Amino acid sequence: MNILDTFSLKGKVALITGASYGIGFAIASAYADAGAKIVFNDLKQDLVDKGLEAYKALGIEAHGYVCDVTKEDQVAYMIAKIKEEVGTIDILVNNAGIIKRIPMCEMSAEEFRQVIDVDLNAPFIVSKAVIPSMIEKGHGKIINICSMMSELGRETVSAYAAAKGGLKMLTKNIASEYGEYNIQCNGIGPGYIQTPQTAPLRQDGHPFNSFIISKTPAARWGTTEDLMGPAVFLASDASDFVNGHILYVDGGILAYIGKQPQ
Ligand code: NAP
Ligand code: GCO
Repeated sequence: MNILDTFSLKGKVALITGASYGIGFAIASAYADAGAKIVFNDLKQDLVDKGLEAYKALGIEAHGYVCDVTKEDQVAYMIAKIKEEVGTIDILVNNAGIIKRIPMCEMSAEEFRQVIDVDLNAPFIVSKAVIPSMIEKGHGKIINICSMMSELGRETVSAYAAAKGGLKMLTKNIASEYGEYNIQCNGIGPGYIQTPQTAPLRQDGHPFNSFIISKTPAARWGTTEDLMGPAVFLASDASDFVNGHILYVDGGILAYIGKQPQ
């Protein structure tokens, strides 16, 4: 057997949530390249349509669904439609996420709840919806998109850090509870990646820009392409004995105290 064959996703059905663009789109594109059938969702039909066009431009015949991942009924309906129209899900990437950058004491409880709902409750809802059929099939891969904020805090991101810290532990718990059914649940912890979500931090002259570069040994912002290989690894047979692990793809941020002042 050629070891590279263990990285193939041929014949697998992969659902990547919130993947019309950004990190989810890059991961889905990599999965298509590795042979998977791609299914994604977004909140609005126009974004799903834009996503379908973007996938088509890459030669990928994706399947797109409108679904708010925080709504159990919409998730149940989407999973049933996917099973009917594409097949049973082998790989789930809980990617959909939001952030609200507000000082904690200025953040309303409702704003806090909204972030927890999308970034933590939704991965629970979607995972719960797909695990039974993974058990039936005798295998499954769940990949939760965590964050530097699964390990670190910073000003203005209390809700996001609480959610991503919880997502790290939800990942470990799914791994613990369902590992015996040959389901592997792992996380990817991206560093600071160039996507619409971080665009406000990368505006010209924004102090955060140079700050992040000084905190990253790789001395650059990450790109969505940097996440593709690690995502394929965690979705493939090559990682069948990797379970409950958060793979940080951060250019070394978590290992580094920061550039010494010159
Ligand atoms: P993004 O550009 O903001 O895209 C987020 C996606 O999630 C969008 O397609 C969005 O759809 C979708 N979404 C949001 N709420 C949803 C809901 N309730 N139901 C369905 N879809 C929903 O984010 P990104 O930078 O690609 O990040 C993707 C994931 O990586 C997130 O979980 C984020 O926390 C995480 N992450 C990002 C970075 C980074 O540096 N960018 C680093 C670490 C982790 P709409 O466009 O319709 O809102
Ligand atoms: C922020 C950023 C980060 C990144 C990512 C880092 O405001 O600090 O948005 O949270 O999105 O989560 O891993």
